[in-house]
Amino acid sequence: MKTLISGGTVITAIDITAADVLIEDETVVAIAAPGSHSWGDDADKVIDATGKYVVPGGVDPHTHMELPFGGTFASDNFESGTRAAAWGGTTTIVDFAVQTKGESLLGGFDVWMAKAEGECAIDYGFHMIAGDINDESLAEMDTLIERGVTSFKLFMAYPGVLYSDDGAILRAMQKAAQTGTLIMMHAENGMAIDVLRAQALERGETDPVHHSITRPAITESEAVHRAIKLAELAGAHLYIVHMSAKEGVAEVADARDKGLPVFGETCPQYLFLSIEDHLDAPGFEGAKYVCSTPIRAKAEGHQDALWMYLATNDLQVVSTDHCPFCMDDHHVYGTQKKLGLGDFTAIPNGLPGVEDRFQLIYHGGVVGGRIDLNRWIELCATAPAKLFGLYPKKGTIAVGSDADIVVFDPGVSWTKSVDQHHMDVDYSAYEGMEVKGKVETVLLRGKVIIEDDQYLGSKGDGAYLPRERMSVHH
Ligand code: DUC
Ligand code: ZN
Ligand code: ZN
Repeated sequence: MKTLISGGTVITAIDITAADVLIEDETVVAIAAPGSHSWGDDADKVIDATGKYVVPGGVDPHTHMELPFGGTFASDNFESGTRAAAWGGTTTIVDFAVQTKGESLLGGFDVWMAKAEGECAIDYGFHMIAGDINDESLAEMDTLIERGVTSFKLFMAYPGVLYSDDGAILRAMQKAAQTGTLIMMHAENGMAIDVLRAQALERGETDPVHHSITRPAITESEAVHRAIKLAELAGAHLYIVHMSAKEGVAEVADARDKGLPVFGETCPQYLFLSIEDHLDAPGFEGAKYVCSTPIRAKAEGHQDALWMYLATNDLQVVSTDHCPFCMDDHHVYGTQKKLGLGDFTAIPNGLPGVEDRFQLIYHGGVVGGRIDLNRWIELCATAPAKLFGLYPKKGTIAVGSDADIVVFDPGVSWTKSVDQHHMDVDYSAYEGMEVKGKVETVLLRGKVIIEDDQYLGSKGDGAYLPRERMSVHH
């Protein structure tokens, strides 16, 4: 099977080239100037990309399909969530398998593999959340590495649930340093936050906005600082997830200036949403925007600072932390966000976004004049592929790479809405937002899965991706 994508502008993290792309079965086999070849003569399918961008499929290294949280489950399962990702131009996710207290690491991994197998519309890998660091789980990391899990997430938040204390963190980091794997950190001081939450509830402060007020920027930046110091002590590579406080990213920037292998990601919700315009909405509306780390005050300048740090490479990745919960009842799980009516601490944490990210970063970043086209691709595809051991199979368009390709129309203007999205959740975090640029055609390993506003794939198209170790060291 030969597919030709002709007449488009191919954009990678490095180049912008008027070029045709030839795909044979699942792989890119040639890239050449239009008119310099006769590939069209024996192609089985020709996709006309005239006037369009031809870009690598997005790599979203932070999703939580079906995550159990606060008595319910994230409303997208692997089938619905990965199909929505495809609609948004993302062809690879790395989701989080979970080990909870008292369970084995491998047991948790097997459960998540079983949830995903045969369900996914796009390719998928796993990080492992280590919720119980002990001799056995540290030893099990070796087996997981053999199974293609080369990154381990720890929580400095959520005491009593997924929380690790500093000693456990240090032990896991030492193991990561020995094995050349990556520690991902949810960096918030959970102990301090629990005190602030209890005090707020005592004062009768129960609305969604208090979720953010009780997780002030210093509870993030303190944890980021401590994680960096512990990683330095252990000699480990460190990646801080979902950064929302500018003071936290300043810690990452300092560490990088000292030459330490510290990386950071942010997510669209922190670049576009704010306390003033979203979390503090009247009634219970703000619950839509409750996630951790929290959405912060626009007046404090976090959004502009995060965009700047993306441009200066102090932040390397935009992921989604996709973890949706319905405002009204979910058709399988029932009550979700409203579990926290009258008590913000009971609102399940998380936002939908897996379908939104690639296009939103084009809109806010490229159209907004904050980053260039190459950086858009680097943040949404190439850098996550390199950090999580998937490059150059994923994350770029090159001879020999998987033919995960998006034809993107930069000229279309449209309005984002729950009515138009494909995620299994009853609201859009970006309802009514006017945006420019749209995903038009999506190929997964050479197979056209989105074309002419139709989903042409089927569940099970997506394959498990055993991952190598990171291929970037600073
Ligand atoms: N933050 C969220 O918002 N949801 C799931 C887990 C997390 O850390
Ligand atoms: Zn987290
Ligand atoms: Zn997360």
